[in-house]
Amino acid sequence: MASSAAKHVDARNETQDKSPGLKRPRADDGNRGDDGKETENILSGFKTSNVLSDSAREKIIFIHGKIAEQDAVVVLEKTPFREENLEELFSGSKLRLEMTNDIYSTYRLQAPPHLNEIKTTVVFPATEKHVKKYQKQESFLVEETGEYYKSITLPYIQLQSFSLQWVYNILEGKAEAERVIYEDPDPVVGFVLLPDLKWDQKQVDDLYLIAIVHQRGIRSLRDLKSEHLPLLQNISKKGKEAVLERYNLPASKLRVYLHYQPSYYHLHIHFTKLGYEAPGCGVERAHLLSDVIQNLQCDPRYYQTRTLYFPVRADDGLLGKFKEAEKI
Ligand code: M7G
Repeated sequence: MASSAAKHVDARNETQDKSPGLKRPRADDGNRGDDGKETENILSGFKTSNVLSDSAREKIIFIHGKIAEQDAVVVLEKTPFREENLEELFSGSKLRLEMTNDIYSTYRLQAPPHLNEIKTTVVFPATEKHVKKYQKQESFLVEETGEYYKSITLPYIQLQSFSLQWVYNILEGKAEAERVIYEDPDPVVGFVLLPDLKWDQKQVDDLYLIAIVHQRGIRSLRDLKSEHLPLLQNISKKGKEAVLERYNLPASKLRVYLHYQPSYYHLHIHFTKLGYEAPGCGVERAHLLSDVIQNLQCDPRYYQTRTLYFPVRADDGLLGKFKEAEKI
């Protein structure tokens, strides 16, 4: 049991003066450190409207509700066990017997509150599009030629995309500044590497980072041309070096990829630990960065001309547009 417990990451202790790139100063901008500052409980008045989706196996629930009459989405997720907490968990908990039979028994272990935390993500105020994003839905695979991208997808995403404000806040050092793991400030090939919203940074087993490019205007895979090769190669090389230095994880343990379609149309690259089934790492959505680089080396216009396949949820307006055009 202990051997399968997740390995601990003390990310904060390792931030100081070790990263190879320029680091922003720790900003006192209201962001939390790894242990988190105690903050006002904005969820105390949360009124649940409905459960958007949940998974007993993954121990996660997505809830739609209201905070002060405005829509909000709350994600609650039980966190993995950490090996270094086991001793305290065994010695400091209450045990309630549920049943016993021969050599078998089951209990409810009531852990001290600090060992029983729930990772909580709040989107507030949430748009209708956020609510839909988290709602369990049937999906359909779309076949998008280069032409359909221009005539159907591009006009749709120009009108219907999520705000990129959170991305610009990161790039400008206005949010999450103290979480940045590595930054190359170059305006053409530079990027910021930091923990993804989904990762609590407590263990490397579910490592999830994102590299956000400084260049603006590259929406997605579809916009990539051979002129972007230096940018992509820079992210691949320096991103992997930063992960090795910070988390002691070699490139052979990383899955580095882009989503198509992404939710946010400002180019970013996902870094997840191999073996961790990160949401969206399946073949229908994830494109390995190494493959993208090779495809562009073979054909500078690969991503303008090739048919790309991606899943679209039943209630996604983009699916409606493909249906209207009778392309699905
Ligand atoms: P995507 O492929 O555009 O969309 O990836 P997806 O959410 O459908 O995968 C965007 C990535 O950025 C996701 O992995 C998000 O979890 C992550 N992300 C989203 N937001 C709003 C934030 C944020 O505010 N901070 C950080 N650090 N990551 C975010």
